[in-house]
Amino acid sequence: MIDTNKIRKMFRVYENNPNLVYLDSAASALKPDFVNQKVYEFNSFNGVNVHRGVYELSYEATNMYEDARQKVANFINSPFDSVVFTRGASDALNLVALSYGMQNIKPGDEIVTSLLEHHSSHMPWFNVAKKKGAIIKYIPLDENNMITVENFKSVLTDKTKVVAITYVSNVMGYVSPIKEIIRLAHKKNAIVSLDAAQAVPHMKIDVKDLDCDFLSFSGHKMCAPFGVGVLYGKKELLDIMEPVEFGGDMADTVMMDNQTYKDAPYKFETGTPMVSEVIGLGYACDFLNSIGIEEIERHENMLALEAKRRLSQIKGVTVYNMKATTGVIAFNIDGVHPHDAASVFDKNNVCIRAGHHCAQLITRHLGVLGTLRASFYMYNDLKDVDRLVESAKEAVEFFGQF
Ligand code: C6P
Repeated sequence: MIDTNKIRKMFRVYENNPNLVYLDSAASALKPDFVNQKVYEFNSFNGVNVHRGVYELSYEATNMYEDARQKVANFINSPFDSVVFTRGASDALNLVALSYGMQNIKPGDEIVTSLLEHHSSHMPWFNVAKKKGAIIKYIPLDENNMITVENFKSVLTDKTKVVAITYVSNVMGYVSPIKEIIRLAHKKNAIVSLDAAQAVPHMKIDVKDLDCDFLSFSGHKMCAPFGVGVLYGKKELLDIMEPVEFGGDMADTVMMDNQTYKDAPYKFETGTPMVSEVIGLGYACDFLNSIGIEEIERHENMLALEAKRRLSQIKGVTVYNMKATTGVIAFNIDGVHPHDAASVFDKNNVCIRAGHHCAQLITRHLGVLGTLRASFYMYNDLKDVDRLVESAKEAVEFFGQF
């Protein structure tokens, strides 16, 4: 059981904002003092560069940086050298498309994706398709706007080379039937690039069990600092991929007529990396492990279910994702622009997101300008649900719809 009173004491933002109802963790999670403190300690008592210095402090920094790689690898059950540090999920998703995609996609090849994608999952492949003369195919959504295996099968062909798909939708909170999709894609010799930005912070991920080829996520959504993310890639794929950025630290030999690169993952980590952020990400994994990722998942699902049950009973509120099993709620105050509606929540110190959430394909598909989104994490409780529901009622009354 999650003890939210205890957990909130670990997040100092609540000290200054005891009334805060933070329901925007799908955008960014709050940062626990434990992680902040570790980052502060590294910067204060070390603070030097990695992989370069031939002195004790630099060896120590390198060890801390590489320990973080091991912690991240353990967190997703990956081999150590399959973990590439990036600036975030967007950076990781772009790296797959720019490297693997530009190297391997040919005219007429098919790239399967979905209307539930975040722009950072879909747009890099749209760009590859445009440049290479490939075809983008969208998995049709079912009547609940979910991805189904049957619908995936309807667009999978012998020409499919890549499946670029979200694990959990940031707008709808739906979990895609990933394991079966990966199995079917592999039968066609297609690779699968999974956008797990909304999955890794909230559910147990095992890349070996999933057998995905690539998996991308961000640190800041899982209690780590901003500016760091991860690309997991199967080593045999990372090995054949060309780097897309060149320069410091990734080079092996540089001559006037030739240049060679370090092995993966280092050939993809050009220049001075985000040392303190990576170290913070390692400690964020420790932090999430100490709470228990399954507990976190159970807790936020419980809160979202209760909130959806109550929101859907309010006349003038539409909930779009009753079937979701994660901590994300997509809803609107009927007839009110989401940005206008969100101002009522903001007045009550209830932080939610409003708009298209960088996922315009699905907002267009829903036929709305945008949605309101509340998203839960380990520090939220039933009182937050009360405040969310009260604010929704107030918004309905305020805008005088009913
Ligand atoms: N979504 C939100 O929904 P970055 O910004 O690189 O850390 O993560 C990009 C990203 C990729 N995929 C999914 C499914 C995502 O949800 C996100 C980020 C945020 O509020 C910001 S748009």
